[in-house]
Amino acid sequence: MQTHTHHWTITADLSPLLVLTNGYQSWSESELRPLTDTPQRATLQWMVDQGQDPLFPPSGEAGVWRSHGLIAVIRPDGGGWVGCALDLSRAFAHWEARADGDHVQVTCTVEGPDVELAWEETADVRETVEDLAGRLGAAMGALNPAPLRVWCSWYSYYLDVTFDVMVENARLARERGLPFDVFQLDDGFQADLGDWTEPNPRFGRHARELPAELQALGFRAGLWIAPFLVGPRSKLFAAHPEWMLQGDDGTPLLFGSNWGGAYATLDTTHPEVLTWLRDLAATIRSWGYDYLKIDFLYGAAFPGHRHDPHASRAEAYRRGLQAIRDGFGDGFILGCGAPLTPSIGLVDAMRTGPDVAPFWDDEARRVFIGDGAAPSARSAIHTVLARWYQHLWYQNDPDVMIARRERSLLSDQERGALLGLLDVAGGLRASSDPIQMLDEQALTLLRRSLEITTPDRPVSLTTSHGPTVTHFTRGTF
Ligand code: 9PG
Repeated sequence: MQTHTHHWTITADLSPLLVLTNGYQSWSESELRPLTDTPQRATLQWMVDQGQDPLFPPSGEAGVWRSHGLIAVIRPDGGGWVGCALDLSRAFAHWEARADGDHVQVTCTVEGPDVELAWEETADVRETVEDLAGRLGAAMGALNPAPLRVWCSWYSYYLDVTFDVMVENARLARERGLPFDVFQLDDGFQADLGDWTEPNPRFGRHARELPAELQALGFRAGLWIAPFLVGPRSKLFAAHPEWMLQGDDGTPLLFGSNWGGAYATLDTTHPEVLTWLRDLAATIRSWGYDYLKIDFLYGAAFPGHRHDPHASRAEAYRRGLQAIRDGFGDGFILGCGAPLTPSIGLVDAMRTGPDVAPFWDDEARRVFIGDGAAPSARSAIHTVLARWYQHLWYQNDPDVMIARRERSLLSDQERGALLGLLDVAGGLRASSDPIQMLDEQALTLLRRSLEITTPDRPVSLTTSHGPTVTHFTRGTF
């Protein structure tokens, strides 16, 4: 694998310095922390696979911080140093800041063809982060459509979602006048990972029958898929084992752990895989869906592409994403579980944090197992806020509001905090609450969470120098 390494040294009193990091993919922890603190590193391999970059995971070492795409080291007066790559369509930029006596050693390892890097000392880190992130976004043709208001089946029904549940919630939302734009069916309708066009008997009907019902109620139809993952018992796996990422012995590699075990992933340097992906997206579009949530996208960026071993991980990933974009045309695409920087320009919106859950914190998994990507309201907000500048890369999706009281451990204060923090983060507005569960108070909270405030982005992106984000190009408020 081609790499290029660049170094800088900062000489300063280290004790008051902070570091701003950006995790690898949607769910990976991103934060602002004292430089001399110790970052968490997941202790279980499947958590590293599913939440971190397996080739560049958090260090787990005191004073050693890793970050993807850009990094900032910040003095107490708000000034400091910012490093940012200026085009990441073919490479990853792996930044590391290492506290070392009275120096900070900063390294950027570019994985792929070498790219131009910016390294700036500044009196205002916030402004410089926004300036450089904006240049990266512009170079990669960042899309920034109007935010949509989405009802998603996942955070209440999980894999037990049915056709009737979707239609019933849409009907109640219409009856109560809730201003959703899209009703999005999540995981659970498909026969297996990879067998997306085959129905799961538990869902009750075929997913292609749903858009007409939703449209009759006045909503757009959305669908979830994990396009790069393949179940080891799926028909796709049996038909095309040669399409999977393979080990040196030619057998398909298995990664992660979800849906009861590990899964294979597609080799997106294989031309037949790209045709299959384009056809899949076009088929879903032809069913009447014009909103597509594509998830677990990191699956296309594991190392080991065999059909074009010279392609960098970023290039292999982008070929897969481009095939889906080609098939889905001008429909709205939301990335999730996605390596962030190589997605710029190919997705309309991006999940910028781990999943919200109907509880505040999962301390056991976050602190003791070291997994900052564990679903919880706290972890989602923590990471989403540390990525405020990513509005310059795509419309961000801070994940759902949870307004219901039933089947939730969130206190009234926590529901209020979630509402306020999602409002500050801006971007997509979403809910999964079963509408019939909502009392008057919960309905009020839900309605407030669906209001699009102005400016719809963290205030720092708009204050001192006027708006720096591109204007919304599609849709309306
Ligand atoms: C469907 C869900 C929903 C959700 C996605 C994603 O084990 N994990 O680390 C893990 C993280 C996130 C996750 C599932 C597992 O959720 O973010 O919105 O679409 O998949 O399966």
